[in-house]
Amino acid sequence: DPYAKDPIRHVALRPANMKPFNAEVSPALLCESFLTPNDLFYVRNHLPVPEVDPATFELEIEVEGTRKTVSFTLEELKKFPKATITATLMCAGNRRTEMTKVKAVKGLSWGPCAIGTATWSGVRLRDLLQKVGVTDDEETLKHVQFEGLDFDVTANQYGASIPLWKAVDKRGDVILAYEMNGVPLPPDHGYPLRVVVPGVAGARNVKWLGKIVVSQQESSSHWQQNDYKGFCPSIDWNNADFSTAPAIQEMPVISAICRPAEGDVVKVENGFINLKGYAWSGGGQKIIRVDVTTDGGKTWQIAKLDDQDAALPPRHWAWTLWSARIPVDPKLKEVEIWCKAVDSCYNTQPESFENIWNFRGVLSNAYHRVKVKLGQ
Ligand code: MTE
Ligand code: MO
Repeated sequence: DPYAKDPIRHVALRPANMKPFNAEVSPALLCESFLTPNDLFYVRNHLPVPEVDPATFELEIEVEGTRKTVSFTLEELKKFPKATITATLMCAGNRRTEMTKVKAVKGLSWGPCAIGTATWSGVRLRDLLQKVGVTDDEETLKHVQFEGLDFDVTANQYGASIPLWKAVDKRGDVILAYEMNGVPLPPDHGYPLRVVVPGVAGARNVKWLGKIVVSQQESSSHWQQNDYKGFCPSIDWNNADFSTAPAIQEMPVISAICRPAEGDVVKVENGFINLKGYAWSGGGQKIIRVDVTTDGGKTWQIAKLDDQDAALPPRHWAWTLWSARIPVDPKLKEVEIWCKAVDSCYNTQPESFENIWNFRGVLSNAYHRVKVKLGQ
């Protein structure tokens, strides 16, 4: 069993799959804290967790055309200035289960909790690339490829890439992290080194990072080429041509109601109910507003933005936790609550899943709707 050495996980992580391990916590637990505790952070593995010895670990960097590969030990990497960012990481398939209700899709059935926020510390990728002679002025090289140290039995290896501009831009904030929330990365999250590409789909944040290739091409990996892409609702497995769609990088604006959860009995206090949730947008955009409704959008209430990082767009990488106290008709036995967020580009979420449905079930960011029963 290639998964026999996988780490022990927290019981609150509810698996969508065991081998490879994929899990998320409950919405109520997720919105408890602005920084997600490491052992409650969603896990998305495509392969077994590799065992990497930090003493012999070396990160290789290859720059195409130079025919030279440079290596850095963990100790050498830690000698670079230490940078810390607060960033939300989200799987491009977060909230996929809701999209499935329109029509079946292929992918893990994620609820709304394939997302989390942490402080990540490590070396700026920009500093490291500068050290090996790759700068902002680069004209021929266009992509930075990342190779993970995780393999399966067929020697299939995890990999992904990002555009070079994001890696070398002063405002890109891409870091090779060796710490998560102030402690060494846990095995499930990439020990000893992972790339954190803030504002960009989880899939590009390669864990157990072993090699970087600065190249004219994107990563040739399955996950860059034939997965994590969006398509027209009329396209399915039978007629999809993956080469026609770009790989997902920056993520669109999304939000979710965490409390109450679907089916909960909610106490009405003096005609009001209390809500809590998260909102986030990719590309360094900040959440400027969250709207909620209990009457199908006839009237909207503005939620309170409780917890938000101070960083300005386009370098605002973390989610916003919000709450609302909204009136409900006391005669009703049941209400459906909706939420939608607006980011600093004034982009907002689509109303329903029908017209954003795609056969991989990614970019699933329609209004979040939660049906609850009212109690006194
Ligand atoms: N990196 C490697 N090496 N192997 C993987 O399977 N999964 C990716 C990404 N990096 C993956 C990886 C995906 S799809 C996501 S959503 C994030 O890691 C999940 O990161 P987490 O498990 O730390 O939450
Ligand atoms: Mo993912």
